Amino acid sequence: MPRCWSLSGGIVLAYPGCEQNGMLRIRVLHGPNINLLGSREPSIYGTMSLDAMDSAILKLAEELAVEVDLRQSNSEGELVGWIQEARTGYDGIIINPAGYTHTSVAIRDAIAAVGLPTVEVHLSNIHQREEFRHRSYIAGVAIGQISGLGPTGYLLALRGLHDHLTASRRQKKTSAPATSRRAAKGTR
Ligand code: CA2
Repeated sequence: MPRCWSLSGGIVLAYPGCEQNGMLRIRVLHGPNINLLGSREPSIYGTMSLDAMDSAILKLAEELAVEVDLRQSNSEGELVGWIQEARTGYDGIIINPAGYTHTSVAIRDAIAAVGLPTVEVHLSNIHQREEFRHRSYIAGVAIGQISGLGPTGYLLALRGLHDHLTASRRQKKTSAPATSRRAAKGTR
């Protein structure tokens, strides 16, 4: 797990994503059949395996000093459970709902209910494919959608969500009432 700080000549250096409120935590969810990546349909989904993709996400997370939790499920109910669970202890969600993108009101409702900033990712460009893939039930409750960039899409989602969460933390701090800022500084 990446650290929030390091020592340099006796000085503590804090990493940007690890402010007062602790390290950012992001849950990454892969939907049904994503476990087959690399083994079938390489012309659509590429040749990278799920393990290799997860390793690339973990590597970037380490660089950004973000803690990520990666999961894949073929079950809609399990994905809903993991989204609900993320409410406590997580700052945001990255999800490729795969086939459930185009069918699942339950996943959409779970994302809306937890209220965590969520980025939707697709390996393929869903808007260039069959008509039934053009509609996403998730897009309306996500802060953004990345589609068609292959595994790079997850890395862009991680950077984007990191920047979004860091900016909203900073904004919360600066918009705190003046009295509590004074109290935090120990001034009157
Ligand atoms: O492009 C994407 O990431 C999708 O979410 C992938 C889903 C598809 O239903 C969406 O419309 C777009 C399918 C995931 C299936 O993944 C496979 C990977 C390798 C071999 C077969 C399926």
